[in-house]
Amino acid sequence: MKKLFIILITLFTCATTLPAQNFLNNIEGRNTTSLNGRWQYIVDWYNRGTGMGIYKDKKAEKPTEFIEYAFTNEQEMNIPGDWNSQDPHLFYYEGNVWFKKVFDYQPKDNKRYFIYFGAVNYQSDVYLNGKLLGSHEGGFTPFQFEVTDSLKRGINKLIVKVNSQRREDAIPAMNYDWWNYGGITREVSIIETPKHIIKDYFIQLKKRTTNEIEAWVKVDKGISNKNIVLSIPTAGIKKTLTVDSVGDAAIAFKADVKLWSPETPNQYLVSFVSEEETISEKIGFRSIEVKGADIILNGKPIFLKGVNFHEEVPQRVARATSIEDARQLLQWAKELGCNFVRLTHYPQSEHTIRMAEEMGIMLWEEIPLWQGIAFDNPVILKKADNMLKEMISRDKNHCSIIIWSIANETKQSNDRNNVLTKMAGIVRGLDDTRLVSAALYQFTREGNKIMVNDTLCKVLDVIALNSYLGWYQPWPEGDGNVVFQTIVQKPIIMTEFGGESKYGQHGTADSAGLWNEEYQEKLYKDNLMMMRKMPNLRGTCPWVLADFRAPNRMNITYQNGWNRKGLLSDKGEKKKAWYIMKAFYDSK
Ligand code: GCB
Repeated sequence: MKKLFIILITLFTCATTLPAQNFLNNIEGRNTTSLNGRWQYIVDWYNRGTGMGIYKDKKAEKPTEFIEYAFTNEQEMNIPGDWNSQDPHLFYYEGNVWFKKVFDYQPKDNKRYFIYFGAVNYQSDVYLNGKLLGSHEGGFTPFQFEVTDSLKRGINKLIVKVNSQRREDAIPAMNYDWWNYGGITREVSIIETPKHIIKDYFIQLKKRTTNEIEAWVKVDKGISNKNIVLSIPTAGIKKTLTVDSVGDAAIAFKADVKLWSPETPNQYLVSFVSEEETISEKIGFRSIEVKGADIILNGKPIFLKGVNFHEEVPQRVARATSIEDARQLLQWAKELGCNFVRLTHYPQSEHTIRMAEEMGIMLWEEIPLWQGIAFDNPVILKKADNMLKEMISRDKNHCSIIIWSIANETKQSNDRNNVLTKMAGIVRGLDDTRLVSAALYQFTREGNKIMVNDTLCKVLDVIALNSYLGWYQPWPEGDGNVVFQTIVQKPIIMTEFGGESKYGQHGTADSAGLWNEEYQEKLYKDNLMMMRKMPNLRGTCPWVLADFRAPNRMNITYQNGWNRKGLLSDKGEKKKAWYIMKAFYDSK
C-alpha cells in the first residue's frame, strides 16, 4: 500500500513538472546578456500566488478593479542572492517567493535564445510574458529553457516562483546541517546562439594516458554531415571532426600537452568552430586514476591535502554568490596549504570551479544526497539521476574535478544499496575519466579497531570516511591507538573529522562541553596521530574551513545557529586547530 502511494505521488510529481530543456554547456563561452541586478519580489506566505495569477502581472484597468499580489519597485532584492540575508522578515523563511524582472531585448531573426539559471533553491516555476516555460527541481544545478518563440522585441517580463520548503522526497530532504538559503542564488542570463548550435562537448586525456586526447561534440542536426574544427592554438593542434547524421562527432589523437597539476595549473584555450559559431574555453589536461591504494595524478601518486567548505560567506551570513566570494573561500584553503577541496554538500558555483582550476586546486563535487533520504521512494533515483546529469553536464570539462561523489552519510539498507549502486553506474556511464566516491559513516567498532564494512566500498573507487571520534563519541582509550580497517584494498580519504570550538574561548583540553579552542586543537592532534598510521590514507579533509550557519545548532551560549567546527571563526579568525592542520600540510 505504501509503495502504491509512493508510485502515485511519483506519477503526480512527474506530470506536473515540465522538464528543463537539454543543456548547453559552457555558458561563459557563449554570447550572453545578464539579467542579474535588482528584481522585484512578493512573499507568498500562504501559497496563493499561482491561483491569484501573479505570473500574469496584471494591472488594474478600471476604477472598480484592484490587484492583490502586485509587484512594486518598493520591494526589490539583488539577484543572484538569497532572500534570507536580504530581507530581515525572511531570515528563517522557507516557503514561496515570487520574483519579477522586466527587461528590454531586441532578438534577431536568425538567432535562437535561451534563458539560463545558474541555480534556484529549491523548486522553481518560470514564466516569460505570462507563459509557463517550465519548472525545475534542485537547488544547486543549472537549467535553461529555449525562448526563441516567446522572447519579444522590446519589453519582456520574466516571473519566477521559488519554493524553498524542505520535503521528504527532496534532495536534500527534511533535516540537514546547513542553512536553507532560498532564492535565485546564481546568475540569470539570456543566451543567444546561431540557428544551429554546438550544444555540448567533452575533451580530456584518454583514461590512463598522458599523451592522447579524446573529444566528442554534440551539435544540432542542421550541422549533420558537416565539419567542426577543434583548435588548441598554443599546442599547435587543429583537427577536423565530421558530424554524423544525428549530430555527434568524436576524435582521438596523440598530443604533447603540458599537463595540469596543483604545482603547474597549465590551461589551454580550446575552441570548437562550426560555420556559424566558435565556442572557446580554458581547459587543463590531466589524468586521474586509482592503482591499488594510490590515487594517481598524471602517472604519479598524490596525497590530497584538503578541506571542506560550504558555499557561504560567514562574515556576511549569506550564500556565497560572487567571484570575490569564491576567491575568499579558495584563498583560505590555499593558505591552509591545500591542494584539494571537498565542495560540500552540493555542486557549488561554476566560477568557484573555474577559479579552483586556475589556482591549481583539485576538487570533489557531490550532489546533496545527505543523510535522511527516502531511498524506498522511487522518485529519489529519478531526482538523483537528474542532479547527477546536470552537475556532470555543467562541469565535465573542468579538470580540477577529480572525484564525483554520489552521497554523504547514508544509512545502510537494501534500498540504499540499490539506489547508490545504480547512481555509481550512471556517473560512470556519463564520465568514466574520474573517480567515484561517497562519504561513509557507519562503522563497527571493537575497542580500538574500527571496521569499515559498508557494502558500498566495493562499488566506489575511493573510500571516504567521516569520523567524529572525540566529538560525537569519546576518543577511545590510549591516544593514537585507533585503527581503521577496510574490507577492500582501495585509497582512503578521511573526508570529515573535527569538533567544535568558539573562537577566543579558552580552557583545558579535556572538556568538549566548554567549546574551547584547546579541546578542538587536541582533537586535531589525536586525529592526525591516528591517521598517520593508516596505510591506505591518501587524503584528509577536516570538517570544516569556517564556522557556518546551521539552524539545528542551538546551544545558545556557544552556537546560537552556528556550527562551530570551523578552523576559522565566522569572521575568518584562525583558531588553534588551524595551525595544527597547516603544519601537517606543510610537512607533506
Ligand atoms: C557530518 C556531516 C556534515 C555536518 C557535520 C557535523 O557528518 O556530513 O554535514 O555538518 O557532520 O558538524 O556534525
